[in-house]
Amino acid sequence: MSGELAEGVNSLEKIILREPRGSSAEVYLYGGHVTSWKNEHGEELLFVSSKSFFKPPKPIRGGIPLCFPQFSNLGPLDSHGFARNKFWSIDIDPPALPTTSSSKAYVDLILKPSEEDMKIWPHSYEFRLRVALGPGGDLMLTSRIRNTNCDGKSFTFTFAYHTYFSVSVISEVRVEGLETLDYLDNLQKRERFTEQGDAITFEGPVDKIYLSTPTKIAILDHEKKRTFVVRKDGLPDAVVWNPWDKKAKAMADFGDDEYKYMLCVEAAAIEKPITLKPAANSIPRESSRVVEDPLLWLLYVQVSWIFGWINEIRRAEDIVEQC
Ligand code: TA6
Repeated sequence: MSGELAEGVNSLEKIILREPRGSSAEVYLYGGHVTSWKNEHGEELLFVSSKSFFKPPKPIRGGIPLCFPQFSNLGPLDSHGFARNKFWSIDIDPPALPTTSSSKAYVDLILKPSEEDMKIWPHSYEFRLRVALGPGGDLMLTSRIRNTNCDGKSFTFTFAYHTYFSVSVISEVRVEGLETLDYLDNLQKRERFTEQGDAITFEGPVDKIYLSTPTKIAILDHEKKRTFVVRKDGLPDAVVWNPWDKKAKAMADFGDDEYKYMLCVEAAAIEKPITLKPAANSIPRESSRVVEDPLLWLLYVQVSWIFGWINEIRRAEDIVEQC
């Protein structure tokens, strides 16, 4: 780890990552939750509500909540699962990470279930999260979820990086890359529709799960002449959410007009839940870059699954040892 441990809101511990050219990021051990990502000019790129509680067991409102092992209310657990309201630890000896990044500014966190947790979700797992800042200031999140069940049982989960991007004003924003795709509308009992052919703009509440999206999605903020480009493969779905005014007023940890300054675009695996056999390992990765000049933008979210017999055989040996 190359970050600096610091005291955050309500004395919750956080790690501050700094990249030599000036970009920075902050991650709370509570929830393994990224709450800040700044470019080399020190400008904040993620939205965190001024009303967020920062008080366990409430999740932090904003930044990048991790939705695991359940997205939204798609299951018996609390909304978006429990990973976002657990205390993670710093992973002092993480296994080597297959990565293409030459990042030096990173931290490894780990979450494992307690006996109590196993009563809620009866599975043994290791959830490792690496948060890294790349040389160009891009933010990379690499999760490694491993099934460490000793009883031979597989487990199934849905997953999302519930990223809250900070925008100038929502009416100035458009999303490209989701045109003509099918989506499940959470505002209409998850009925399935097909998106129109133009870039998506925002004139009201939106809560859509886009299915099997392309690997690249762009969020263009014309006012700030800033573009976030999300590229992903492997985490097939993407959620787009803005609560707008009514829902904003109904949320105690969200300011009444804060909906104007945020947009959630979430790399996710929802339609086809992921099943991990014992010893299997999945590695959903996310990497983001902000480009002030739309022409240069290359921001990519790498999500790759490494399901490999080699991994399984190697992992199987590990597990036998552990069980
Ligand atoms: O990702 C969109 C969504 O599932 C919305 O339906 C909305 O509920 C949002 O997440 C926030 O959920 P939360 O549990 O954090 O209040």
